Amino acid sequence: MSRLAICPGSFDPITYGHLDIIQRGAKVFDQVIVTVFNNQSKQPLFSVEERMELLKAVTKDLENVRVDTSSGLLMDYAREQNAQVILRGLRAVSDFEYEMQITSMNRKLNENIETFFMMTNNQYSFLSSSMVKEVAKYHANVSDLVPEVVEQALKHKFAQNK
Ligand code: COD
Repeated sequence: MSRLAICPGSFDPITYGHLDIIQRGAKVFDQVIVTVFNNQSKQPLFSVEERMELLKAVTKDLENVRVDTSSGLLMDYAREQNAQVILRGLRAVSDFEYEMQITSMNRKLNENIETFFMMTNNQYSFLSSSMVKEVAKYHANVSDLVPEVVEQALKHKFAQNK
């Protein structure tokens, strides 16, 4: 049986922390769909289309990874895709409570789909999209934090503030 995992997120924008989880997930599962959701509680910097373009660019060499979007419930989407697994990354204890709440709610919605967590790579444990945006806004160097195509997109977004 082919194992399909959904890696859901806001990806606003994708960082090396996200990419590390996607790359490692692609080694464990037969297929990974990276799905951009609009998290209503966050005000995005990049449109869904822009986020998808950046994700496609940085995952283009991963043959079993594709990029998609959904505006519905994660569990409805996972069922439509016939996925068995939701793949999430964990950075620190601070992520745990939030992830536990989402996972518990998702399990209530569909108990047949399991959530798998991968611990962050140590070098990315501090890394978040919010921090990258904050730093990029002040035109600081983010080349260690995001792929080059993302760095360029951030420069372009914040160019008018210079
Ligand atoms: N290292 C490792 N993992 C990381 C790192 C890092 N440095 N940075 C982020 N990650 C992980 C996150 O822990 C997460 O697993 C994933 O990468 C994506 O991160 P984000 O921040 O882009 O994604 P979120 O947390 O904003 O995603 C929220 C969802 C889109 C999953 C959520 O809003 C959702 O499920 N929406 C659909 C509606 C729904 O079904 N709601 C019911 C659930 S309560």
